[in-house]
Amino acid sequence: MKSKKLQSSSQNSSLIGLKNSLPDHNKLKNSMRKVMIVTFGLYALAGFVVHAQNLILDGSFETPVVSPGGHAGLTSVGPWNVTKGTVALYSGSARGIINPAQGNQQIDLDSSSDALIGTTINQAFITIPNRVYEVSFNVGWTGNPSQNPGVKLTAEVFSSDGTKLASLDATPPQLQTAYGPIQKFTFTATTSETTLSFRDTSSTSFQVGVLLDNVSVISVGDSPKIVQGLADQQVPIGGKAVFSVGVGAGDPATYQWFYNGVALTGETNNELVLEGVRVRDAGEYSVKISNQFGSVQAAARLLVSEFLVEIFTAVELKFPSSVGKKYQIQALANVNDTSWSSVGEPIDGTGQDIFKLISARETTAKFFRAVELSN
Ligand SMILES: [Ca+2]
Repeated sequence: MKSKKLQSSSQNSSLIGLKNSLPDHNKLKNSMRKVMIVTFGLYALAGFVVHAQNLILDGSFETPVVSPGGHAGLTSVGPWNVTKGTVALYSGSARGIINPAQGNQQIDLDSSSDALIGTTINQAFITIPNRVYEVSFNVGWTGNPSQNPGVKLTAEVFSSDGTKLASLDATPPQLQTAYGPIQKFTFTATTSETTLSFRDTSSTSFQVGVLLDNVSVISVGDSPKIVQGLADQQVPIGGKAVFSVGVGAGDPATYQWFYNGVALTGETNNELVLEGVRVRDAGEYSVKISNQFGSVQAAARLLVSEFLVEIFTAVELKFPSSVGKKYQIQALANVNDTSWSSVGEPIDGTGQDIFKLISARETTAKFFRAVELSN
């Protein structure tokens, strides 16, 4: 006889064993995990001195190299555009000209006649919108001392759509002996390219030149700031751990992850993903986030849980049997159920007590009986 046939057989009342040997044989999970000491670390390193990069090319007007005494009437100066008038480059200690503020050369926005007033040079550079930049330069002058009160140089910054972002009117010192103190102003970029322009706005032009040197634009930024720190991760063996760190908007930053202080090759994103973790992967994971203004470091621990031990139990049933009879064990998941379902194959009677083990993994039933199948 095969089981399919037997399941539809009528059942007599030979009801024998009916009780689960345990009060609840649902899966019992061993909760004996190791007690983990969890530590959380967020360490800020002291900032280190970094010299911000000058975004202006040749802010010292060292190219092209001109012979001592200088060249006037130039319509281009290295990376600078001369958009109005002509300029002069002076090299070294040109006669009658103050020494350069930086390097060996300086530029003269050569307003030597009324026709050239408003001489303008500019240079575009890459910027990051919403970042603050600082413009600095030195201004001096050359020419007829009686004209000095009218000498003025206007520095202006424009976004790529032509909007003026900031400006500064700079005047050289009264005495025509050296450059004045460095001039500074800041602007906030709105576009990915910005133009710095210098325009001779002297109210007098005759026999007066505005000298300019040591032009610099630097990003005024901060070291990265962590806004979302690392959190410790506890995962089971074979699990997945994700360490993620967030920094504030602003300076682009680079990332390097470390495991117990050793740099992890290729792990240079703001997230570190560990899959299929093993016990030996446990330890401290840290990330160093750097930009041109400094760096910050954060660390957290990975805890790898031991295997979970699950305990299953079995029901052992006992019932008397007769030779030539067949018996079917049946079960209910709930005592209020009315429909018994068969568990396993029919069992041939032996004339003795039959003992039967039923795995708790294979049924959620709690109540059992054995019925004698009719022939
Ligand atoms: Ca120079």
